[in-house]
Amino acid sequence: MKIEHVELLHVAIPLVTPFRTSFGTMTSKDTFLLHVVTDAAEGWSEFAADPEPLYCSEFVAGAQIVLRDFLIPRVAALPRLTAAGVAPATAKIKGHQLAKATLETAVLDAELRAHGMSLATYLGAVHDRVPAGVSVGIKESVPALLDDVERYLGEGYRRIKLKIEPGWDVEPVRAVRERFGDALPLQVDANTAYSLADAEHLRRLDEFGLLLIEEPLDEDDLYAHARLQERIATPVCLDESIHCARDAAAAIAMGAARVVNVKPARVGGYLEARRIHDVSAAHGVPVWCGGMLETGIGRSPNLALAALPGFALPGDTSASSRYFAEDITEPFVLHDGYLPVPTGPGIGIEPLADALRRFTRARQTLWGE
Ligand code: NPG
Repeated sequence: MKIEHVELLHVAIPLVTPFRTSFGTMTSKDTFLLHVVTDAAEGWSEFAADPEPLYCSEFVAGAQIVLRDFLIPRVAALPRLTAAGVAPATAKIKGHQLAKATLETAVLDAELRAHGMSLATYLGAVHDRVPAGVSVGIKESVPALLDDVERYLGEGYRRIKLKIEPGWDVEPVRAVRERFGDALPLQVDANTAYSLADAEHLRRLDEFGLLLIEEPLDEDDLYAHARLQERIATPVCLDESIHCARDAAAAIAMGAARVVNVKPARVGGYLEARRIHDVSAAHGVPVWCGGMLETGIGRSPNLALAALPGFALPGDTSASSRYFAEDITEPFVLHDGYLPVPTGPGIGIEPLADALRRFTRARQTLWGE
């Protein structure tokens, strides 16, 4: 394949409800889609991060420059373009995993479409539907949180994740356990909001039988996560700390992660995400698929990944209605707490022309005429 044209479409879609985490509050999904046209087929992808570098160091405006000036020119210069060639061609550019994932995914979509193969088949999926979890943001009160959890359980979600931060942890978890019982699959996500000095406090969560506590400490501190795991019974799960399969191997080996959240965007794309799945599975460590409030363009390939055998826990792969009144693609609808794994070629979905027109704020050609 050869790249002929790359276009970036800046989209902004309102969220049905504000989403508050320990790092900030989001009210809309404000990002860009990448549309890559090759001589064989076209591909789509979505940049997963936000306008501000609050979850990670990457952000929308920065990624646009990195793609335009450093990543796309290297990939467009390849004599024979394949998705597997994107990471080697861009390896000299330090970091920028989310921008790299956007480019690799659009190329992979085009390549698989050219072969008529679905991403799920390509990755080695073993399920045709995956159980859906839901991530519940920090609320203004415990009653408001209980209302949200009740509504999501009523919709069929199979697992609840509560966002926590200092001052919003033991009490909301206790309230959810008391109201919905010990059988509810429940986990928490701190997004790096604590320090090792909070170990005794975090140990208070042990009595609630949580599936895991996600990324409690600083993202660049595997050592502290290992020390914390020695002091708490709740399994530590890493998200922000894991940027590649080697990180996952190291975290598992040093006892810093008993569970791994796999976000393809955070690790440079689906090929590295599969390696993390493989290395975790080799160690008997369960993985699950994270989410970054993706539109259907980012959600569809995540569902393909979540259908691999080692994805033993429900992911943050919720139905489109959990995020948007109207998505940019056909919506993903929950059936009995499950979402279907897309079967069409490539990522299995495309933007709807009319929705794309209404949600697009700006378009920019990054390569070609
Ligand atoms: O359902 O997609 C979803 C959101 C899941 O909690 C979720 N994502 O820290 O994992 C996270 C968090 C997030 C949201 C991260 C937005 C970055 C941006």
